Amino acid sequence: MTDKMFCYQCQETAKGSGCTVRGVCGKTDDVARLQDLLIYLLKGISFYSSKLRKLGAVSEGVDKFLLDSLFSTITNANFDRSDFVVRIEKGLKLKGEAKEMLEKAGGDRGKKVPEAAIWQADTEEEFEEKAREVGVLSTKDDDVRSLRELIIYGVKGIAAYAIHAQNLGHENEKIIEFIEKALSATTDDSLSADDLVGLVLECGKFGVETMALLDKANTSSYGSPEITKVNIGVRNNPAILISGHDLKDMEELLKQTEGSGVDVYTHGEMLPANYYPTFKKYSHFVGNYGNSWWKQKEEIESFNGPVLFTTNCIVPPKDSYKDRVYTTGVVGFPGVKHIPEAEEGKEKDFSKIITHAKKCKPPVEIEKGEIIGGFAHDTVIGLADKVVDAVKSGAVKRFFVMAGCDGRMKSREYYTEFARALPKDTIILTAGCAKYRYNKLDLGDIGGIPRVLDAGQCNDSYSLAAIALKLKEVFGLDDINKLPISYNIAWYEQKAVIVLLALLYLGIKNIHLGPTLPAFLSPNVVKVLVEKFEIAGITDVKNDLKIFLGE
Ligand code: SF4
Ligand code: SF3
Repeated sequence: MTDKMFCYQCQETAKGSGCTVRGVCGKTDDVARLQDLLIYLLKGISFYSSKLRKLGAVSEGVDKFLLDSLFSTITNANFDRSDFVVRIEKGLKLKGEAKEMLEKAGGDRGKKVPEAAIWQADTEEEFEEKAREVGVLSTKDDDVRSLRELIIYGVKGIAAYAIHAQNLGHENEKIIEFIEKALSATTDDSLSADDLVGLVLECGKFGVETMALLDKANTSSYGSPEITKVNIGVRNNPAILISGHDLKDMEELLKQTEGSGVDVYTHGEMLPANYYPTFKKYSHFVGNYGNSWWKQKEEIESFNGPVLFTTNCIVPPKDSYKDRVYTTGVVGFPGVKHIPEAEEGKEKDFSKIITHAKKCKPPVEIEKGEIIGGFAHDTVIGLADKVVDAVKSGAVKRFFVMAGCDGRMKSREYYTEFARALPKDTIILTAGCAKYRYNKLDLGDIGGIPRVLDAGQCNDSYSLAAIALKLKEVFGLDDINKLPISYNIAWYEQKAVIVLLALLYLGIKNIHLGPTLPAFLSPNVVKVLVEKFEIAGITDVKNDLKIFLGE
Protein backbone atom coordinates (compact mmCIF):
# COMPACT_ATOMS: atom_id res chain seq x y z
CA MET A 1 0.00 0.00 0.00
CA THR A 2 1.35 3.44 -0.88
CA ASP A 3 0.26 7.03 -0.46
CA LYS A 4 2.21 8.09 -3.48
CA MET A 5 0.73 8.22 -6.93
CA PHE A 6 2.56 6.53 -9.73
CA CYS A 7 1.93 7.27 -13.39
CA TYR A 8 4.32 6.82 -16.32
CA GLN A 9 1.89 6.61 -19.21
CA CYS A 10 3.07 9.63 -21.18
CA GLN A 11 6.31 10.90 -22.65
CA GLU A 12 6.62 13.83 -20.26
CA THR A 13 6.59 11.68 -17.13
CA ALA A 14 8.74 13.10 -14.31
CA LYS A 15 12.47 12.46 -14.71
CA GLY A 16 11.68 10.06 -17.55
CA SER A 17 10.63 7.44 -15.02
CA GLY A 18 7.29 8.25 -13.35
CA CYS A 19 5.24 11.01 -11.73
CA THR A 20 5.02 10.29 -8.01
CA VAL A 21 3.95 13.55 -6.36
CA ARG A 22 1.86 15.33 -8.96
CA GLY A 23 1.70 14.84 -12.71
CA VAL A 24 3.84 17.00 -14.93
CA CYS A 25 0.52 17.31 -16.79
CA GLY A 26 -1.06 18.80 -13.65
CA LYS A 27 -2.91 15.65 -12.56
CA THR A 28 -3.19 15.58 -8.77
CA ASP A 29 -2.23 12.49 -6.80
CA ASP A 30 -5.82 11.73 -5.72
CA VAL A 31 -7.07 11.88 -9.31
CA ALA A 32 -4.18 9.64 -10.43
CA ARG A 33 -5.09 7.07 -7.78
CA LEU A 34 -8.80 7.16 -8.67
CA GLN A 35 -7.88 6.64 -12.33
CA ASP A 36 -5.88 3.57 -11.28
CA LEU A 37 -8.89 2.31 -9.34
CA LEU A 38 -11.17 2.90 -12.32
CA ILE A 39 -8.86 0.85 -14.56
CA TYR A 40 -8.84 -1.87 -11.90
CA LEU A 41 -12.62 -1.84 -11.86
CA LEU A 42 -12.77 -2.05 -15.66
CA LYS A 43 -10.69 -5.22 -15.44
CA GLY A 44 -13.26 -6.67 -13.04
CA ILE A 45 -16.19 -5.66 -15.26
CA SER A 46 -14.41 -7.13 -18.28
CA PHE A 47 -13.99 -10.45 -16.49
CA TYR A 48 -17.76 -10.94 -16.24
CA SER A 49 -18.74 -9.13 -19.37
CA SER A 50 -16.39 -11.09 -21.64
CA LYS A 51 -17.84 -14.34 -20.32
CA LEU A 52 -21.38 -13.06 -20.79
CA ARG A 53 -20.63 -12.01 -24.34
CA LYS A 54 -19.54 -15.56 -25.11
CA LEU A 55 -23.04 -16.63 -24.12
CA GLY A 56 -24.46 -14.08 -26.53
CA ALA A 57 -25.53 -11.67 -23.80
CA VAL A 58 -24.37 -8.12 -23.16
CA SER A 59 -25.14 -6.29 -20.00
CA GLU A 60 -26.73 -2.93 -20.66
CA GLY A 61 -24.45 0.09 -20.75
CA VAL A 62 -21.18 -1.82 -20.39
CA ASP A 63 -19.80 -1.07 -23.87
CA LYS A 64 -20.14 2.68 -23.57
CA PHE A 65 -18.93 2.66 -19.98
CA LEU A 66 -15.77 0.75 -20.86
CA LEU A 67 -14.90 3.03 -23.77
CA ASP A 68 -15.69 6.31 -21.99
CA SER A 69 -13.87 5.27 -18.82
CA LEU A 70 -10.71 4.22 -20.64
CA PHE A 71 -10.75 7.46 -22.63
CA SER A 72 -11.24 9.55 -19.48
CA THR A 73 -7.91 8.29 -18.11
CA ILE A 74 -5.87 9.33 -21.16
CA THR A 75 -3.30 12.04 -20.55
CA ASN A 76 -4.82 15.54 -20.51
CA ALA A 77 -8.43 14.38 -20.80
CA ASN A 78 -9.96 14.65 -17.35
CA PHE A 79 -8.61 16.21 -14.15
CA ASP A 80 -11.85 16.21 -12.18
CA ARG A 81 -11.86 14.03 -9.09
CA SER A 82 -15.65 14.08 -8.79
CA ASP A 83 -16.04 12.67 -12.32
CA PHE A 84 -13.96 9.66 -11.31
CA VAL A 85 -15.89 9.10 -8.10
CA VAL A 86 -19.15 9.07 -10.09
CA ARG A 87 -17.62 6.72 -12.66
CA ILE A 88 -16.41 4.29 -10.00
CA GLU A 89 -19.85 4.23 -8.39
CA LYS A 90 -21.45 3.53 -11.73
CA GLY A 91 -18.81 0.91 -12.56
CA LEU A 92 -19.45 -0.97 -9.33
CA LYS A 93 -23.14 -1.08 -10.17
CA LEU A 94 -22.46 -2.33 -13.69
CA LYS A 95 -20.07 -4.97 -12.37
CA GLY A 96 -22.73 -6.24 -9.96
CA GLU A 97 -25.28 -6.42 -12.76
CA ALA A 98 -22.90 -8.27 -15.10
CA LYS A 99 -22.04 -10.74 -12.34
CA GLU A 100 -25.70 -11.38 -11.61
CA MET A 101 -26.53 -11.83 -15.27
CA LEU A 102 -23.71 -14.34 -15.64
CA GLU A 103 -24.93 -16.29 -12.62
CA LYS A 104 -28.50 -16.32 -13.89
CA ALA A 105 -27.33 -17.46 -17.30
CA GLY A 106 -25.50 -20.31 -15.60
CA GLY A 107 -22.22 -19.09 -17.05
CA ASP A 108 -18.98 -20.55 -15.82
CA ARG A 109 -16.86 -18.08 -13.86
CA GLY A 110 -13.77 -20.24 -14.31
CA LYS A 111 -11.45 -21.58 -11.63
CA LYS A 112 -10.02 -18.29 -10.51
CA VAL A 113 -12.00 -15.13 -10.13
CA PRO A 114 -9.63 -12.14 -10.04
CA GLU A 115 -9.70 -9.85 -7.06
CA ALA A 116 -10.69 -6.99 -9.37
CA ALA A 117 -13.93 -8.83 -10.12
CA ILE A 118 -14.69 -9.50 -6.45
CA TRP A 119 -13.94 -6.06 -4.99
CA GLN A 120 -16.94 -4.12 -3.71
CA ALA A 121 -17.15 -0.81 -1.86
CA ASP A 122 -19.69 1.84 -0.94
CA THR A 123 -17.91 4.93 0.23
CA GLU A 124 -15.34 7.34 -1.14
CA GLU A 125 -13.06 6.46 1.80
CA GLU A 126 -13.13 2.83 0.71
CA PHE A 127 -12.34 3.89 -2.87
CA GLU A 128 -9.37 5.85 -1.66
CA GLU A 129 -8.09 3.02 0.46
CA LYS A 130 -8.37 0.50 -2.35
CA ALA A 131 -6.83 2.89 -4.87
CA ARG A 132 -3.62 2.83 -2.84
CA GLU A 133 -3.26 -0.92 -3.44
CA VAL A 134 -4.09 -1.32 -7.10
CA GLY A 135 -1.82 1.09 -8.97
CA VAL A 136 0.69 0.28 -11.67
CA LEU A 137 3.35 -0.78 -9.16
CA SER A 138 1.12 -3.48 -7.72
CA THR A 139 2.49 -5.75 -10.47
CA LYS A 140 5.89 -6.57 -9.05
CA ASP A 141 7.69 -8.12 -12.02
CA ASP A 142 9.19 -5.38 -14.22
CA ASP A 143 8.58 -7.11 -17.53
CA VAL A 144 5.06 -8.30 -16.77
CA ARG A 145 4.19 -4.80 -15.52
CA SER A 146 5.67 -3.29 -18.66
CA LEU A 147 3.70 -5.56 -20.99
CA ARG A 148 0.49 -5.17 -19.01
CA GLU A 149 0.73 -1.40 -19.11
CA LEU A 150 1.64 -1.41 -22.81
CA ILE A 151 -1.57 -3.38 -23.43
CA ILE A 152 -3.63 -1.04 -21.22
CA TYR A 153 -2.29 2.09 -22.94
CA GLY A 154 -2.90 0.52 -26.35
CA VAL A 155 -6.46 -0.26 -25.32
CA LYS A 156 -6.95 3.32 -24.09
CA GLY A 157 -5.99 4.52 -27.57
CA ILE A 158 -8.39 2.04 -29.17
CA ALA A 159 -11.19 3.22 -26.88
CA ALA A 160 -10.63 6.87 -27.80
CA TYR A 161 -10.92 6.20 -31.52
CA ALA A 162 -13.82 3.77 -31.05
CA ILE A 163 -15.81 6.48 -29.25
CA HIS A 164 -15.44 8.95 -32.10
CA ALA A 165 -16.64 6.26 -34.50
CA GLN A 166 -19.49 5.33 -32.14
CA ASN A 167 -20.57 8.98 -31.94
CA LEU A 168 -21.09 8.79 -35.70
CA GLY A 169 -23.05 5.54 -35.45
CA HIS A 170 -20.23 3.16 -36.42
CA GLU A 171 -19.61 0.30 -34.03
CA ASN A 172 -17.87 -3.05 -34.08
CA GLU A 173 -18.51 -5.40 -31.19
CA LYS A 174 -15.28 -7.27 -31.90
CA ILE A 175 -13.38 -4.20 -30.73
CA ILE A 176 -15.16 -4.22 -27.36
CA GLU A 177 -14.65 -7.96 -27.12
CA PHE A 178 -10.94 -7.46 -27.59
CA ILE A 179 -10.81 -4.66 -25.02
CA GLU A 180 -12.47 -6.93 -22.47
CA LYS A 181 -10.15 -9.80 -23.30
CA ALA A 182 -7.08 -7.57 -23.04
CA LEU A 183 -8.15 -5.98 -19.74
CA SER A 184 -9.01 -9.36 -18.22
CA ALA A 185 -5.65 -10.74 -19.35
CA THR A 186 -3.84 -8.09 -17.34
CA THR A 187 -5.22 -9.71 -14.15
CA ASP A 188 -4.18 -13.22 -15.14
CA ASP A 189 -0.95 -14.24 -13.41
CA SER A 190 -0.78 -17.50 -15.34
CA LEU A 191 0.00 -15.72 -18.63
CA SER A 192 3.63 -15.81 -19.74
CA ALA A 193 5.56 -12.89 -21.16
CA ASP A 194 5.15 -14.48 -24.60
CA ASP A 195 1.38 -14.60 -24.16
CA LEU A 196 1.42 -10.91 -23.27
CA VAL A 197 3.61 -10.05 -26.28
CA GLY A 198 1.03 -11.87 -28.41
CA LEU A 199 -1.67 -9.65 -26.92
CA VAL A 200 0.38 -6.53 -27.62
CA LEU A 201 0.42 -7.48 -31.30
CA GLU A 202 -3.28 -8.27 -31.26
CA CYS A 203 -3.76 -4.82 -29.81
CA GLY A 204 -2.05 -3.47 -32.94
CA LYS A 205 -4.44 -5.48 -35.11
CA PHE A 206 -7.43 -3.94 -33.34
CA GLY A 207 -5.74 -0.56 -33.57
CA VAL A 208 -5.80 -0.91 -37.37
CA GLU A 209 -9.42 -2.07 -37.30
CA THR A 210 -10.54 0.77 -35.06
CA MET A 211 -8.76 3.41 -37.10
CA ALA A 212 -10.27 1.93 -40.27
CA LEU A 213 -13.71 2.08 -38.63
CA LEU A 214 -13.20 5.70 -37.61
CA ASP A 215 -11.91 6.56 -41.07
CA LYS A 216 -15.10 5.09 -42.53
CA ALA A 217 -17.22 6.92 -39.96
CA ASN A 218 -15.56 10.26 -40.68
CA THR A 219 -15.47 10.01 -44.47
CA SER A 220 -18.98 8.58 -44.85
CA SER A 221 -20.35 11.34 -42.61
CA TYR A 222 -18.36 14.33 -43.83
CA GLY A 223 -16.77 13.32 -47.16
CA SER A 224 -13.15 12.53 -47.98
CA PRO A 225 -10.68 15.20 -46.87
CA GLU A 226 -9.72 17.48 -49.76
CA ILE A 227 -6.52 19.39 -50.42
CA THR A 228 -7.26 22.62 -48.59
CA LYS A 229 -5.54 25.90 -47.88
CA VAL A 230 -6.41 26.71 -44.27
CA ASN A 231 -6.50 30.33 -43.16
CA ILE A 232 -4.46 30.96 -40.01
CA GLY A 233 -5.39 34.63 -39.67
CA VAL A 234 -8.51 36.07 -38.02
CA ARG A 235 -11.67 38.02 -38.83
CA ASN A 236 -13.36 40.74 -36.87
CA ASN A 237 -16.21 38.77 -35.25
CA PRO A 238 -16.57 37.17 -31.84
CA ALA A 239 -15.66 33.51 -32.08
CA ILE A 240 -15.44 30.04 -30.53
CA LEU A 241 -12.26 27.98 -30.57
CA ILE A 242 -12.78 24.21 -30.80
CA SER A 243 -10.10 21.73 -29.92
CA GLY A 244 -9.71 17.96 -29.59
CA HIS A 245 -10.64 15.20 -32.01
CA ASP A 246 -14.44 14.81 -32.07
CA LEU A 247 -15.88 15.62 -35.49
CA LYS A 248 -19.48 15.13 -34.38
CA ASP A 249 -19.07 17.97 -31.89
CA MET A 250 -17.49 19.99 -34.69
CA GLU A 251 -20.50 19.42 -36.92
CA GLU A 252 -23.07 20.31 -34.27
CA LEU A 253 -21.19 23.42 -33.20
CA LEU A 254 -20.96 24.62 -36.81
CA LYS A 255 -24.68 24.03 -37.35
CA GLN A 256 -25.70 25.79 -34.16
CA THR A 257 -23.43 28.81 -34.72
CA GLU A 258 -24.54 29.33 -38.32
CA GLY A 259 -26.16 32.74 -38.71
CA SER A 260 -25.43 33.68 -35.07
CA GLY A 261 -22.67 36.17 -35.89
CA VAL A 262 -20.18 33.95 -34.08
CA ASP A 263 -17.22 32.55 -36.05
CA VAL A 264 -15.58 29.18 -35.41
CA TYR A 265 -11.85 28.40 -35.44
CA THR A 266 -10.04 25.12 -34.80
CA HIS A 267 -7.13 24.61 -32.43
CA GLY A 268 -4.58 21.78 -32.11
CA GLU A 269 -5.86 18.42 -33.33
CA MET A 270 -9.10 19.89 -34.70
CA LEU A 271 -7.18 21.57 -37.55
CA PRO A 272 -7.95 18.69 -39.98
CA ALA A 273 -11.70 19.47 -39.68
CA ASN A 274 -10.86 22.22 -42.19
CA TYR A 275 -10.20 19.55 -44.83
CA TYR A 276 -13.69 17.97 -44.81
CA PRO A 277 -16.14 19.06 -47.54
CA THR A 278 -19.13 19.14 -45.17
CA PHE A 279 -17.42 21.57 -42.80
CA LYS A 280 -15.81 23.71 -45.50
CA LYS A 281 -19.19 24.87 -46.74
CA TYR A 282 -19.83 26.91 -43.57
CA SER A 283 -18.81 30.50 -44.26
CA HIS A 284 -18.37 31.27 -40.56
CA PHE A 285 -15.78 28.48 -40.22
CA VAL A 286 -12.78 30.75 -40.51
CA GLY A 287 -9.76 28.47 -40.17
CA ASN A 288 -7.22 27.44 -37.55
CA TYR A 289 -5.97 29.58 -34.68
CA GLY A 290 -2.62 28.82 -33.08
CA ASN A 291 -0.67 25.66 -32.70
CA SER A 292 -0.61 22.37 -30.85
CA TRP A 293 -2.08 21.68 -27.41
CA TRP A 294 0.79 22.84 -25.22
CA LYS A 295 0.60 26.38 -26.60
CA GLN A 296 -3.00 26.72 -25.42
CA LYS A 297 -2.32 28.91 -22.39
CA GLU A 298 -1.06 31.87 -24.37
CA GLU A 299 -3.28 31.21 -27.38
CA ILE A 300 -6.54 31.01 -25.44
CA GLU A 301 -5.54 34.24 -23.75
CA SER A 302 -5.27 36.10 -27.06
CA PHE A 303 -8.23 34.33 -28.66
CA ASN A 304 -10.62 36.29 -26.40
CA GLY A 305 -13.61 34.00 -27.00
CA PRO A 306 -14.70 30.76 -25.34
CA VAL A 307 -12.94 27.46 -26.04
CA LEU A 308 -14.52 24.03 -26.35
CA PHE A 309 -12.45 20.95 -25.48
CA THR A 310 -14.00 17.90 -27.12
CA THR A 311 -11.18 15.50 -26.04
CA ASN A 312 -7.59 15.65 -24.86
CA CYS A 313 -5.45 17.72 -24.70
CA ILE A 314 -6.66 20.21 -22.08
CA VAL A 315 -4.07 21.68 -19.73
CA PRO A 316 -4.99 23.15 -16.34
CA PRO A 317 -6.44 26.55 -17.31
CA LYS A 318 -5.16 29.86 -16.03
CA ASP A 319 -7.55 31.85 -13.85
CA SER A 320 -7.42 34.66 -16.40
CA TYR A 321 -9.41 32.61 -18.94
CA LYS A 322 -10.85 29.70 -16.94
CA ASP A 323 -14.39 31.08 -17.20
CA ARG A 324 -14.10 30.90 -20.99
CA VAL A 325 -13.28 27.17 -21.00
CA TYR A 326 -15.97 24.58 -21.77
CA THR A 327 -15.51 20.82 -21.78
CA THR A 328 -17.67 18.10 -23.27
CA GLY A 329 -17.58 14.29 -23.73
CA VAL A 330 -15.11 12.63 -21.36
CA VAL A 331 -13.15 15.82 -20.78
CA GLY A 332 -13.32 17.44 -17.36
CA PHE A 333 -11.63 19.99 -15.16
CA PRO A 334 -12.85 21.11 -11.73
CA GLY A 335 -14.71 24.42 -11.85
CA VAL A 336 -14.97 24.42 -15.65
CA LYS A 337 -18.36 24.41 -17.40
CA HIS A 338 -19.32 21.08 -18.95
CA ILE A 339 -21.67 20.61 -21.90
CA PRO A 340 -23.55 17.37 -21.25
CA GLU A 341 -24.29 14.50 -23.61
CA ALA A 342 -27.20 14.99 -25.98
CA GLU A 343 -30.55 13.48 -25.16
CA GLU A 344 -31.45 10.48 -27.30
CA GLY A 345 -32.14 11.56 -30.88
CA LYS A 346 -31.16 15.19 -30.23
CA GLU A 347 -28.03 17.29 -30.73
CA LYS A 348 -25.80 18.51 -27.91
CA ASP A 349 -26.89 21.92 -26.74
CA PHE A 350 -24.11 24.44 -27.42
CA SER A 351 -26.31 27.49 -26.76
CA LYS A 352 -24.45 28.49 -23.57
CA ILE A 353 -21.06 28.71 -25.24
CA ILE A 354 -22.59 30.56 -28.21
CA THR A 355 -24.25 33.13 -25.93
CA HIS A 356 -20.94 33.48 -24.10
CA ALA A 357 -19.05 34.05 -27.36
CA LYS A 358 -21.35 36.89 -28.36
CA LYS A 359 -20.18 38.88 -25.34
CA CYS A 360 -16.48 38.46 -26.17
CA LYS A 361 -14.07 40.50 -28.25
CA PRO A 362 -12.86 39.07 -31.59
CA PRO A 363 -9.58 37.12 -31.51
CA VAL A 364 -6.26 38.95 -31.67
CA GLU A 365 -4.34 38.03 -34.80
CA ILE A 366 -1.19 36.05 -33.96
CA GLU A 367 -0.37 34.81 -37.46
CA LYS A 368 -1.33 35.49 -41.06
CA GLY A 369 -1.45 33.36 -44.15
CA GLU A 370 -2.38 29.80 -44.96
CA ILE A 371 -1.24 26.25 -44.40
CA ILE A 372 -2.06 23.37 -46.68
CA GLY A 373 -3.42 19.94 -45.74
CA GLY A 374 -5.97 17.28 -46.60
CA PHE A 375 -3.68 14.59 -47.95
CA ALA A 376 -5.60 11.61 -46.64
CA HIS A 377 -5.46 8.26 -48.42
CA ASP A 378 -8.08 8.97 -51.09
CA THR A 379 -6.36 12.15 -52.20
CA VAL A 380 -2.84 10.73 -52.19
CA ILE A 381 -3.89 7.48 -53.84
CA GLY A 382 -5.67 9.63 -56.42
CA LEU A 383 -2.27 11.23 -57.08
CA ALA A 384 -0.58 7.80 -57.19
CA ASP A 385 0.52 8.11 -60.84
CA LYS A 386 2.13 11.46 -60.15
CA VAL A 387 3.79 10.15 -56.99
CA VAL A 388 5.07 7.00 -58.71
CA ASP A 389 6.45 9.04 -61.63
CA ALA A 390 8.17 11.37 -59.20
CA VAL A 391 9.80 8.40 -57.44
CA LYS A 392 10.75 6.68 -60.71
CA SER A 393 12.27 9.84 -62.18
CA GLY A 394 14.26 10.38 -58.98
CA ALA A 395 12.51 13.70 -58.22
CA VAL A 396 11.36 12.14 -54.93
CA LYS A 397 14.01 9.98 -53.27
CA ARG A 398 12.34 9.13 -50.01
CA PHE A 399 9.26 9.72 -47.83
CA PHE A 400 9.50 10.37 -44.10
CA VAL A 401 6.52 9.50 -41.95
CA MET A 402 6.70 12.00 -39.10
CA ALA A 403 3.34 11.37 -37.46
CA GLY A 404 2.34 11.43 -33.79
CA CYS A 405 2.16 13.97 -31.02
CA ASP A 406 3.73 17.26 -30.09
CA GLY A 407 4.75 18.17 -26.57
CA ARG A 408 6.40 20.75 -24.36
CA MET A 409 9.91 19.37 -24.11
CA LYS A 410 12.68 21.45 -25.60
CA SER A 411 14.14 18.28 -27.10
CA ARG A 412 11.24 18.29 -29.59
CA GLU A 413 12.96 21.10 -31.46
CA TYR A 414 14.74 18.12 -32.99
CA TYR A 415 11.69 17.55 -35.22
CA THR A 416 11.75 21.10 -36.59
CA GLU A 417 15.46 20.82 -37.29
CA PHE A 418 15.03 17.38 -38.78
CA ALA A 419 12.32 18.62 -41.17
CA ARG A 420 14.50 21.56 -42.16
CA ALA A 421 17.58 19.40 -42.68
CA LEU A 422 15.87 16.80 -44.87
CA PRO A 423 17.16 16.80 -48.47
CA LYS A 424 14.93 18.74 -50.88
CA ASP A 425 14.02 15.56 -52.74
CA THR A 426 12.18 14.09 -49.76
CA ILE A 427 8.55 14.38 -48.69
CA ILE A 428 7.17 14.36 -45.14
CA LEU A 429 3.95 12.42 -44.52
CA THR A 430 2.36 13.54 -41.30
CA ALA A 431 -0.70 13.13 -39.05
CA GLY A 432 -1.41 14.12 -35.46
CA CYS A 433 -0.32 17.24 -33.66
CA ALA A 434 3.39 16.44 -34.28
CA LYS A 435 2.96 18.40 -37.52
CA TYR A 436 2.99 21.76 -35.74
CA ARG A 437 6.76 21.39 -35.41
CA TYR A 438 7.18 21.91 -39.16
CA ASN A 439 3.89 22.64 -40.94
CA LYS A 440 4.55 26.37 -41.05
CA LEU A 441 8.09 26.11 -42.41
CA ASP A 442 8.51 27.01 -46.04
CA LEU A 443 9.76 23.65 -47.29
CA GLY A 444 8.54 24.14 -50.87
CA ASP A 445 7.21 21.48 -53.21
CA ILE A 446 8.40 18.89 -55.69
CA GLY A 447 6.75 19.35 -59.08
CA GLY A 448 3.63 20.69 -57.39
CA ILE A 449 3.55 18.10 -54.57
CA PRO A 450 4.04 19.97 -51.25
CA ARG A 451 6.93 18.62 -49.17
CA VAL A 452 4.70 18.27 -46.09
CA LEU A 453 1.60 16.18 -46.73
CA ASP A 454 -0.78 16.31 -43.77
CA ALA A 455 -3.25 13.42 -43.67
CA GLY A 456 -5.10 14.73 -40.60
CA GLN A 457 -5.45 13.81 -36.92
CA CYS A 458 -3.40 11.14 -35.14
CA ASN A 459 -6.02 8.51 -36.03
CA ASP A 460 -5.47 9.43 -39.69
CA SER A 461 -2.10 7.70 -39.36
CA TYR A 462 -4.33 4.98 -40.77
CA SER A 463 -4.26 7.00 -44.01
CA LEU A 464 -0.48 6.92 -44.00
CA ALA A 465 -0.53 3.14 -43.63
CA ALA A 466 -3.13 2.86 -46.44
CA ILE A 467 -0.90 5.02 -48.66
CA ALA A 468 2.14 2.83 -47.90
CA LEU A 469 0.16 -0.34 -48.68
CA LYS A 470 -1.04 1.18 -51.96
CA LEU A 471 2.49 2.18 -52.97
CA LYS A 472 3.70 -1.33 -52.15
CA GLU A 473 1.07 -2.67 -54.54
CA VAL A 474 1.81 -0.14 -57.29
CA PHE A 475 5.55 -0.82 -57.11
CA GLY A 476 4.86 -4.57 -57.05
CA LEU A 477 6.86 -5.12 -53.86
CA ASP A 478 6.54 -8.16 -51.61
CA ASP A 479 7.51 -6.30 -48.44
CA ILE A 480 6.27 -2.93 -47.19
CA ASN A 481 9.76 -2.29 -45.79
CA LYS A 482 11.23 -2.19 -49.31
CA LEU A 483 9.43 1.09 -50.01
CA PRO A 484 11.51 4.27 -49.85
CA ILE A 485 9.74 5.28 -46.62
CA SER A 486 11.37 5.98 -43.24
CA TYR A 487 9.47 6.35 -39.98
CA ASN A 488 10.48 9.01 -37.48
CA ILE A 489 7.54 9.12 -35.08
CA ALA A 490 6.99 11.42 -32.10
CA TRP A 491 4.83 10.26 -29.24
CA TYR A 492 3.29 11.84 -26.17
CA GLU A 493 0.11 10.14 -25.02
CA GLN A 494 -1.61 6.76 -25.33
CA LYS A 495 -3.21 7.28 -28.74
CA ALA A 496 0.30 7.39 -30.13
CA VAL A 497 0.88 4.03 -28.42
CA ILE A 498 -1.92 2.43 -30.42
CA VAL A 499 -0.73 4.12 -33.61
CA LEU A 500 2.71 2.60 -33.02
CA LEU A 501 1.29 -0.86 -32.29
CA ALA A 502 -0.85 -0.61 -35.42
CA LEU A 503 2.21 0.14 -37.57
CA LEU A 504 4.05 -2.81 -36.00
CA TYR A 505 1.09 -5.05 -36.73
CA LEU A 506 1.24 -3.98 -40.39
CA GLY A 507 4.80 -5.29 -40.46
CA ILE A 508 6.58 -1.95 -40.54
CA LYS A 509 10.11 -2.20 -39.19
CA ASN A 510 12.80 0.20 -38.17
CA ILE A 511 10.51 2.84 -36.67
CA HIS A 512 12.40 5.53 -34.81
CA LEU A 513 10.49 6.74 -31.78
CA GLY A 514 11.18 9.90 -29.83
CA PRO A 515 11.92 12.23 -28.28
CA THR A 516 12.47 9.53 -25.64
CA LEU A 517 11.44 5.90 -25.44
CA PRO A 518 8.47 5.19 -23.14
CA ALA A 519 9.38 4.85 -19.45
CA PHE A 520 6.89 1.98 -19.22
CA LEU A 521 9.00 -0.21 -21.50
CA SER A 522 11.32 -2.33 -19.36
CA PRO A 523 14.80 -3.05 -20.75
CA ASN A 524 13.71 -6.59 -21.67
CA VAL A 525 10.58 -5.39 -23.45
CA VAL A 526 12.66 -2.85 -25.37
CA LYS A 527 14.97 -5.73 -26.32
CA VAL A 528 12.03 -7.70 -27.74
CA LEU A 529 10.84 -4.65 -29.73
CA VAL A 530 14.34 -4.10 -31.08
CA GLU A 531 14.81 -7.75 -32.03
CA LYS A 532 11.37 -8.25 -33.55
CA PHE A 533 10.79 -4.83 -35.12
CA GLU A 534 14.15 -3.05 -35.15
CA ILE A 535 12.62 -0.16 -33.20
CA ALA A 536 15.09 2.59 -32.35
CA GLY A 537 15.16 5.90 -30.52
CA ILE A 538 16.48 9.16 -31.92
CA THR A 539 19.93 10.71 -31.50
CA ASP A 540 20.71 14.02 -33.19
CA VAL A 541 19.56 15.31 -36.54
CA LYS A 542 22.86 14.87 -38.35
CA ASN A 543 23.45 11.35 -37.15
CA ASP A 544 19.84 10.24 -37.68
CA LEU A 545 19.77 11.62 -41.20
CA LYS A 546 22.85 9.56 -42.01
CA ILE A 547 21.16 6.46 -40.60
CA PHE A 548 17.89 7.09 -42.48
CA LEU A 549 19.57 7.94 -45.76
CA GLY A 550 22.00 5.04 -45.45
CA GLU A 551 25.03 7.29 -45.80
FE1 SF4 B 1 2.81 12.15 -15.37
FE2 SF4 B 1 2.09 11.85 -17.90
FE3 SF4 B 1 0.87 10.47 -15.99
FE4 SF4 B 1 0.48 13.11 -16.24
S1 SF4 B 1 -0.11 11.48 -17.68
S2 SF4 B 1 0.81 12.00 -14.33
S3 SF4 B 1 2.54 13.77 -16.86
S4 SF4 B 1 3.02 10.30 -16.62
FE1 SF3 C 1 -1.95 15.61 -29.88
FE2 SF3 C 1 -2.78 15.54 -27.35
FE3 SF3 C 1 -1.31 13.24 -29.16
FE4 SF3 C 1 -4.03 13.30 -31.45
S1 SF3 C 1 -3.78 16.39 -29.02
S2 SF3 C 1 -2.00 13.74 -31.16
S3 SF3 C 1 -0.87 14.98 -28.05
